[in-house]
Amino acid sequence: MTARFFPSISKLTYTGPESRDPLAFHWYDKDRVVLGKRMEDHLRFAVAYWHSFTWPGGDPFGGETFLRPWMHGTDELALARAKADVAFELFDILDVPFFAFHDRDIAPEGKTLAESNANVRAIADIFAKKMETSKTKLLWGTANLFSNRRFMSGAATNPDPDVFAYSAAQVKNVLEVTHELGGENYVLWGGREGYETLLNTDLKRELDQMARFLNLVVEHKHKIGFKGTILIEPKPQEPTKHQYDFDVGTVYGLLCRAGLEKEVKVNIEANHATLAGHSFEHEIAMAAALGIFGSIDMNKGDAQSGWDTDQFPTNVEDTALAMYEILRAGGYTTGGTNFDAKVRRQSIEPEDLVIAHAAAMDVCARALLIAADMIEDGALQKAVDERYAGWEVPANKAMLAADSSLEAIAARVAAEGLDPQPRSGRQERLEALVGSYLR
Ligand code: XUL
Ligand code: CO
Repeated sequence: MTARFFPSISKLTYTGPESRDPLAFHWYDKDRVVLGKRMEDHLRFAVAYWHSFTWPGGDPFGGETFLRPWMHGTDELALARAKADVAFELFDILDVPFFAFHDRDIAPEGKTLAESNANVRAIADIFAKKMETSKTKLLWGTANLFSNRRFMSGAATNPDPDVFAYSAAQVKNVLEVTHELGGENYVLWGGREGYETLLNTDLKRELDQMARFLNLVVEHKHKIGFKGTILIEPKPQEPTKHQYDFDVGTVYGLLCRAGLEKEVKVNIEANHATLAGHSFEHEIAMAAALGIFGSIDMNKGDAQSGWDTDQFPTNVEDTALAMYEILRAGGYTTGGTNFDAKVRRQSIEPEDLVIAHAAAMDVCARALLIAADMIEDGALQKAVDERYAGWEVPANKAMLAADSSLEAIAARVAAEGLDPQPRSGRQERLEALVGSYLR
């Protein structure tokens, strides 16, 4: 396969919101300066290797629909090289600054771990060559510790110590490859770290295994001089019934237990947030409040389905509320906006892949502009500041100081005859204010 996969599509450009050309950007104007920073540097878009190049379009009722040429043939490494060509072709068309991958997305699994690791290195060498001339860099790498049947009962949290060891050796390789490729982060998504039934599970032991595994990864990061961020990606269900990395709050608790709350941050996925019963912006704001906001996996779920549908985002208002929280958190440092999203299985044309990403990049860009308006106008922040203004009064602030006591507070309540009066939370007024920025 030497021919281009997208022969009739050239690099997309910004044509403005009036144009209806699906193979162009209408809002994503990468050099436009928003709040003092170029759009490209704010959004830091990434393409996810697994959905766009590795997933064949199957569902529980039927197999592959896409029939990608690089998925058919006998020489698996040659197919992986062809896949890498197509990947960089798409990165170039979309003009994206980043991509992300699992080891098993990019190269075939061998008969032994040594062979698998060598395959990953062989394709990483090809990436390194391509990255000398491509603008696209690596946002993050990660290990697939969930597809092979050896991981059916977990990786780090497996009852079998051999699986723990195998997983550690696999992560060592991908972490090193990510470092060598200049990756800005390394991601650990829980995969099958969780359980199906307590009847066969020693929960405390599994949590201890997980804590040690995370520390092993962080220790190795420092040993090899990897300056990127280690990110955990929370998800509440799927594949196991009870995933240990349920949501941001749960991950923070696990990090504190492992002594890693200053070392590890989170990669928050929109569809994972909603599966946990939260909004995407809640998870971002929670991570920011806890000091562990890192990066996002951008997508959306289906409001009627209870699983991870990984659709490209289309809702500007929802995305604007998420972007607002990212801006309030100070924006990304090493993080970015990774499209952990796949085209629907009927979208079999190469151009569907391009259009899906371009439209989603536009949704995010439009959302960024709206969020920047919210920040610049300041009315939302002012309403919050006013709501908490009482805490600026010294006598009130003193209640939170280390030397305060219940006796002193009770004495003050009695002396001042305090009788708190409820005040409106003004939710609808604030929602209407948000609506005004969407005009
Ligand atoms: C699974 C998921 C993963 C992680 C990386 O739901 O989101 O693709 O992003 O392992
Ligand atoms: Co994800």
